[in-house]
Parts: sequence; structure tokens; C-alpha cells
Amino acid sequence: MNSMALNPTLTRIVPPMSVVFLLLLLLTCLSGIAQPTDSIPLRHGAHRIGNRTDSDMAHWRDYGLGQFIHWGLYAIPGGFWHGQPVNGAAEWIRSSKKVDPKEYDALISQFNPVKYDPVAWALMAKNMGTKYVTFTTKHHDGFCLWPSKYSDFTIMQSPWKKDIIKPFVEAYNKQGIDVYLYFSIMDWHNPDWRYELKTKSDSVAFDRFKEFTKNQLTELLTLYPTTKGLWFDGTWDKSWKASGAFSDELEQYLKKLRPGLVIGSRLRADEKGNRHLDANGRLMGDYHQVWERKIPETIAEVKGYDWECVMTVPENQWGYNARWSGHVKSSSEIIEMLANCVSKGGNFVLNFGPKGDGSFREEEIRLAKEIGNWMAVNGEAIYAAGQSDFRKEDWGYYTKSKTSGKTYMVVFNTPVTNMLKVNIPKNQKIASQKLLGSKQVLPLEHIEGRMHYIRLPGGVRQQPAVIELQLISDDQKKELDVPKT
Ligand code: FHN
Repeated sequence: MNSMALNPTLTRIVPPMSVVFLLLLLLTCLSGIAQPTDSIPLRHGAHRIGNRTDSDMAHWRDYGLGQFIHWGLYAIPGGFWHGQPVNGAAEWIRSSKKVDPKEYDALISQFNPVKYDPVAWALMAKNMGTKYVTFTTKHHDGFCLWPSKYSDFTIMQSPWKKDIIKPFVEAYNKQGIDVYLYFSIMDWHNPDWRYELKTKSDSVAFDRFKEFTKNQLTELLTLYPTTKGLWFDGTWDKSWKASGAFSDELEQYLKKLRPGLVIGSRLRADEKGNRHLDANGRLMGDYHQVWERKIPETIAEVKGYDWECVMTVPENQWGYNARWSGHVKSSSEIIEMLANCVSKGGNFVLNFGPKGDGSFREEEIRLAKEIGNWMAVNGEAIYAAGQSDFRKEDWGYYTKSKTSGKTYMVVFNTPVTNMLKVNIPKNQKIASQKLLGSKQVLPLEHIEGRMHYIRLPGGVRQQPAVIELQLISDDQKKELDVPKT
């Protein structure tokens, strides 16, 4: 007798096949891999519908502000080759200047960053308000900032001869900052790297390369066990796009090795070569990683996914370039980008490119300070904050705290009247409106319907003002309005 037969009610109502189906559905959900009900069958597409719901990802989602650091051999020439400025990003100099690989690799003999002070770096990041940092362990040139036993091109072959990553992780963790490791899959130094797999021997070499990649990643997670996630790059070439099965297995392997690990959408490709979104339009990875030096115009563009924006201070320069050309962003512009991202539910990450000697350029030190000063007063509008229920207005961005439920107005464009238009969402009322920092209560005027004006104090502002709004429902307001007897 099967167990179903023990329950006459159930056997009468639910035929056995439906029960099997329901059990299968339940099992699939419990295994955490819900199969999207999509038209194109994929073995290496998205593993999940929607965002991760675990606490590690919730923690990631609440960071608000992060720091990115690009540091490697390219910081030594700093955008110049034989005294001549090179166009393009400084960290690409080997490729864009078509430098003889031997000549480029010889830079290793000059890597002796006597001013490298991870404790000071971490303090600068902490004072800026950073909650997480992504650090280049290996960029496209293949130079490893850690003592990798799988490569002959590491910090140990440089005059420095000491691990850069270990003291970095320790110092940042000590400041309460989570560390994510950047890792370029594309590796110009490794002879087994291929852009395309045209021949059998290409495939054989690339198989060796895959093994090497897996070994290096295992090494990183083993040496630096507090790593919260891996930030992949250099995954756009045909060879990698044709390796969807491998990148899928790799991601699952890494997450098994370190449960909770966060990996964005830059690692994988599906078996049809699609990156980020699979052939069914579903995200492959824990958050959307296409937002490089750009911010979505509307929240609709992020399609409900977790996302992060990574941004440079000058134009497209990540590694140290002695000659910053083009527009260099001010701290107010950067804060505006930060508020813009948070208002759309994303994290914002600002890049720094230390010099070859390990020191930061003056502009970056100043920016970090200015951003930090603003964050010290207004951080509650950024951390653990996201999209609000308010309609966007021209003066700036609304954010909403996930913890307190308060709404914040981050004001960038103050009208000459100093009157800020606010359209309150349905069934809500403003209970208080205060300037963050001073706690000054600001005048509120009802115009009509749901439209109000909040008046900012006049005067010139160097940085955006933030107004904290406490809202209550219409019903609560009515209760408060009833005179106490
Ligand atoms: O080519 C790299 C570039 O140098 C830099 O590392 C950025 C950071 O997002 N990623 C690549 C371009 O997408």
C-alpha cells in the first residue's frame, strides 16, 4: 500500500500524478533552483527567477557606497610609454600601445611600492563612508598581486616580494569594510589564453587555461577566507563565451567552496553565448553588472534585478594615469550619482587608481574626504536605502530607508524660490520634515491635492542638502488630529 492510500480524502481529491507533480515542484523550490518557465530550453542559463533572498545578498544590497581599486604594473608607466602619453585607459597600455610583451612584463622589476600602506588606504575608505571594496587581484595583464603558485608573474617575482592582498584584506576588514576580489579571466600573460577557439590545439590550450583559472580562484578563496564575493572581468571574448558549461560549473563550484559568495553577471555565458542575460532574458549571476560608467535612466531599465554601478573619477581611466584628461568629476557630481543609484535600488562604487609607489593622487584623497564629510551627515539616506514611493522631481532624488521607513530628499537643483515641490503618495501625510544634520524643521505648505512645497533655507550650498521626511498614513494623521480630552 502506498502512503497516499492511507489518506482517503487526499486520494479522492488529488489524483496521484498531480501529487507527484506537486512534490516535484516543491523539491525544485527547496533545492533553490527554480527553473524559469521559459520558451528556450537552456542547461546553462539562469538558475533562479528574480533576486537572491538570503542574508548575504541582503547585506550586499544595503551597502550603498563602495570603493573600487585598480592597481597593478600599469600604474608604473601611468599612461605614458617612453615619455609619450598614450590614448585610452592606462591599464590597457600593453594592448593599446602594442607594447612588446617582454618589455611590458619587465615592469615587474620596478614594482616596489614603498608607500603602500593598506592601513591608511582602509582608513581613507572608511572615512569616505565605504562599506565594501573591490580590489584587482589580477587585471588583464596577468600580474598577480598575491603569491600565486600557479603563475610566474606575481608579486613574489617583483622587488616587493610580499603579498599585497593579505594585509589589504586584514586592514579593510578591521575597518568593517567587506572585501570583494576583482579577477580578470582574460590573461594576456598566460600563453594558454585564447581569444577564439579556432583549432583543436586552441581548445587543448584553453582547457589548460580553464584549469589554471579554477586553481587561481580556489587559491584566492583559500588564502583570503573573509572574501565576500568575486568580481569578474575580461569575459567578453569568443573563447569564454563558448565556455558556458565551464563558467556555470565554476560558479557553482566557487559557491560551494564559499557559501554565500556574491558573483555578479560578468562571469557566465549561456550555451548560446549570451552574457549577463540568458537567451530567455534572465539574469545569470547575483546582480546585474552592465552598469559601468553609466546609470540607468529609469528604474524600469534594471528590470527588478539587484545592480551596481562602477564609476571612474575622470573619463575612462581605471588604473593610475598621470595625465587625467577630459572631464574630472567633482565630489558633488559623484554624490549626485550615488544618490541617483540608491534611489533606483543600486549600489554605487567609485574607482581609485593608486600610483606605482602605492600612494594616492591628491585629487582622489580630496574627493574621498569631501564625500566622507557629506556621508558622515547624510549617510542614513544612502545605507540600507532604496527606491521610495514618491514621484521623481526636478530638484533631485528620493531615497527610502529599509530600516526606519523614513524618506529622504537629496536636493541637487535648488530652485531660486528655494521651494521644493513634493507630491505625497496616496493615503500618506508628512508628519515631519527636517534638514539632516541640523535637525532644523522646514516650512511645509500645502498647495493642492497631494502637492506641497517644502522651503529650504536660502544661501549658497557646496554640497546637496538632505531633508528627512517622516510619513504617516492618512488614518494615523486623523487620529493625531483628534483633540485629546
Ligand atoms: O577592461 C576593463 C577595464 O580596464 C576596467 O577594469 C573595467 C572596470 O569595470 N572593466 C573592463 C572594461 O569593462
